[in-house]
Amino acid sequence: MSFHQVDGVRRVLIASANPLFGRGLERLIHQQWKGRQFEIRVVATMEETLLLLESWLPDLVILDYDDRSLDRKRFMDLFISGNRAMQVMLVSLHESGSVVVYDRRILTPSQAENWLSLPGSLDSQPRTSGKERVSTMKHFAIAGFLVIVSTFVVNYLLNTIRILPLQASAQAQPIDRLFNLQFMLIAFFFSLIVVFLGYSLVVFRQRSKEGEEEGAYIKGSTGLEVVWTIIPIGIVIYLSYLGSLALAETRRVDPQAVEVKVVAGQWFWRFEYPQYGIVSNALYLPVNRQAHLRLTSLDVIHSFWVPEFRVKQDALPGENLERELRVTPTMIGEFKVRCAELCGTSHAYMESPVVVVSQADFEAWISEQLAAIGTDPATRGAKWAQTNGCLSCHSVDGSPGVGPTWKGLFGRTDHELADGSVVAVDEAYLKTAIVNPNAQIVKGFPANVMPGNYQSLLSEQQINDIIEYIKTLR
Ligand code: HEC
Ligand SMILES: [Cu+2]
Repeated sequence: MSFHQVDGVRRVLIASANPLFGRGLERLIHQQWKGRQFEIRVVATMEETLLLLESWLPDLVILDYDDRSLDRKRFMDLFISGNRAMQVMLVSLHESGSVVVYDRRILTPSQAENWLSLPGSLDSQPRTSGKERVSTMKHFAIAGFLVIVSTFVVNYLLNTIRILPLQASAQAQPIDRLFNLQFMLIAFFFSLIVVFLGYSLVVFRQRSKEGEEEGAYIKGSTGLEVVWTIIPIGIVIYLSYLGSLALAETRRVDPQAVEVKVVAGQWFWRFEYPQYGIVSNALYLPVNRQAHLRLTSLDVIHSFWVPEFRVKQDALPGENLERELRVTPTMIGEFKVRCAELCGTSHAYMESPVVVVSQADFEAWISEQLAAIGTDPATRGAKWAQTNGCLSCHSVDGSPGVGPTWKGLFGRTDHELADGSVVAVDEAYLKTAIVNPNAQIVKGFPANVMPGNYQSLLSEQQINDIIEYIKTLR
């Protein structure tokens, strides 16, 4: 401990019930103030202390911090009622022989009140001088500059490792903008923490054995807490605003979109083009034209994901749980759709090619597919009836089945229904029977057996093809 800074002190009052404390300090002060004019008095009780405070008027009071018989409250009360400034120190002697100073300040009666109101009267914040404040600003300026430099370096590194795959769709653009903003924020906050940590470790490390006493105990800072609550709330609200803008952009509807029905199953993808009556195992898409994907699953939950397109959507089992996804490919090339939802043992192999081609190549592909299907509607209809499971319930040769046979059905005028009515079987009747089976139950057959979701499973074209097929079975 050093008393060098104490100027103009003539009278020193040391208060402690411990005689060693007083004598030790007295000797120390004598050593350090050699040649100066001063007087020291050591007192052992509260009463003596108060008495001398009033009658002797010391310039410096040193109180034994560990001495519980010294009532600081009474001391301060007396002090406040007076009107002169005085230096006060709270000091403790350690066994090692060192002296710990808990608080040391020049008090005026008005400040004294403050001093007492601090918890335990001890939690002082060191008063910073003008010079110290300048050097604090200097540290902040240097660290702030390093934070900015580090932010750009970290962000650059994050970008060079190419976290994001190719950007191959219009929907990927707003998403990548968000990603890039996120990387920038990550780089900034990483730098903010690490730079300040590293700077403090290096610049404020302990260079010598001196100054080993504990640092100031700082409890709470309302201003700081308000700031570090409001700023992150602002950032989060702003990010969610950007996020919803991006979401809206990825969902923008183009009425000219190519319709594709995506059917997922364990473990395959099937792509149907209802506008053309085509079914394919590869997803062909024309470049720069929106594709409107409608997703369903035949069994469990799957998820359609082409990383280069960024957007992703689940395919759910169930008639009313169709999900939609809009993708506008912007790059000609071959990609892969994978399932992004663990769906069973072969989940990892649930991949299908996604081929993005020019509009001309797309049309060529469509006509190629249509040629392969055939041009005769009845032949196609026979194929649809086969591939969609109709023939497991309906026979075409008059033999009995779960459902009525299709043989000789078309053209009948005496067709009996379960409600007793008699109808003629024409194209309109057949169409209703297929898309809305419960609207007209055939006499002698149960309701609710024929699946009711063929309207969504089959294209308009396919239904017409099947009707053409039934017409041939007279
Ligand atoms: C699980 C069995 C089942 C499957 C699969 C099925 N149906 Fe049916 N279907 C029935 C039953 C039972 C009826 C009679 C009750 C009724 O009218 O709904 C019926 C009735 C019909 C009728 C009316 C027949 C008549 O005599 O009036 C048509 C047409 C028909 N189904 C077409 C189809 C087509 C097309 C498919 C495939 C895309 C199909 N069904 C798949 C069970 C099935
Ligand atoms: Cu899957």
